[in-house]
Amino acid sequence: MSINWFPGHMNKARRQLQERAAKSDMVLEVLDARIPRSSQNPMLARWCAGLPTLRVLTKPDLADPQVTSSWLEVLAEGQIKTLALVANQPGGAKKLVQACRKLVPSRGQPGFPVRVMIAGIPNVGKSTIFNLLVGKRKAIVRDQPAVTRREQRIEVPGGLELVDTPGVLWPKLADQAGAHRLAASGAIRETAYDPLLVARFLADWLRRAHPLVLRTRFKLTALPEDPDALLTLIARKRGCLTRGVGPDLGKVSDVLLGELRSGKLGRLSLETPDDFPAPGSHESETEGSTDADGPSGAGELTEDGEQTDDSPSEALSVRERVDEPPTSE
Ligand SMILES: Nc1nc2c(ncn2[C@@H]2O[C@H](COP(=O)(O)OP(=O)(O)O)[C@@H](O)[C@H]2O)c(=O)[nH]1
Ligand SMILES: [Mg+2]
Repeated sequence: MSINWFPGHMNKARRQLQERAAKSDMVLEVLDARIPRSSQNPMLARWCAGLPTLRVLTKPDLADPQVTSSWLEVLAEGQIKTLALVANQPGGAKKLVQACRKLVPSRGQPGFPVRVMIAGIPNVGKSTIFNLLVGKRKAIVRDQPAVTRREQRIEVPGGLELVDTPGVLWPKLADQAGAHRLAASGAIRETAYDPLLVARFLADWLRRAHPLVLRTRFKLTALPEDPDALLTLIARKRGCLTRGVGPDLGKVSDVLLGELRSGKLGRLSLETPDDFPAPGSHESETEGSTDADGPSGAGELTEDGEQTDDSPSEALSVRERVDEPPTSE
């Protein structure tokens, strides 16, 4: 079956966010501290044009603290206030409330709450932040994309009205490295790509950037340049074997990705400011593009998340996707 984000659904999803933006005083943009640039939806700024923005880098507990500091420095050079926050632990709510109140000083009185729209890509911790600010587990939180299905709105003490929104990706991921990082981080449904492609990317990146992590975690002496050879060694160490076949690269891909996501490989930032030549939006990574939504991506996702036949085997691509297209207006 081939893809299906009907344009109607895409437009509805966009419209829903745009409509919400129009009724909001500010946007709390949630980014993943491990991939602050790749987790930034370049379209959000357009949808929320003119709205004061607070950026929150979640999951800093999984990221390299030094890299997070450099990201905060770089991001502070823009005009948007940015802070890092471990969202799934208590504490931090007060700091967030204060930052929101400061951003919209004209509101926050009884009857006039600061209307905060919490937005970002899937699985970055939007609902976790919502719950943190609400003070209880009101929104469903799970370590997988596509959990929040529709907006949820609530007024909380401290003069804020919060709206948790479904995660939205953008059409045509042009930057393949970014697409692989997004998939590695857990922002894209696992059924939407071949984990082996992402595990190869990850193994290769680990070999170049963090060889010691591979050596110590998997007790490896050799680190072959060929990602499949490297994954094969890890598969042997971890007993990811299929009877009669030998090392199972599919199984070891799940192991490697799972260990990255859970932090078992240590605190790793998948990208640093130095990986991006010029600060700016995704446009700087999609040079030559005349399409504001990014250049054409290769291949498509099927409705149930499988890549279609016309997807080049090594390319990951994602059509604009929302956690669930709104079913009603
Ligand atoms: N380690 C860590 N996990 C987090 C943090 N914030 C959220 N999570 C986890 O990330 C996953 C996705 O969170 P969720 O709020 O459902 O993301 P959403 O899809 O953006 O709403 C859940 O397993 C959360 O517990 C954080 O700061 N640190
Ligand atoms: Mg959610």
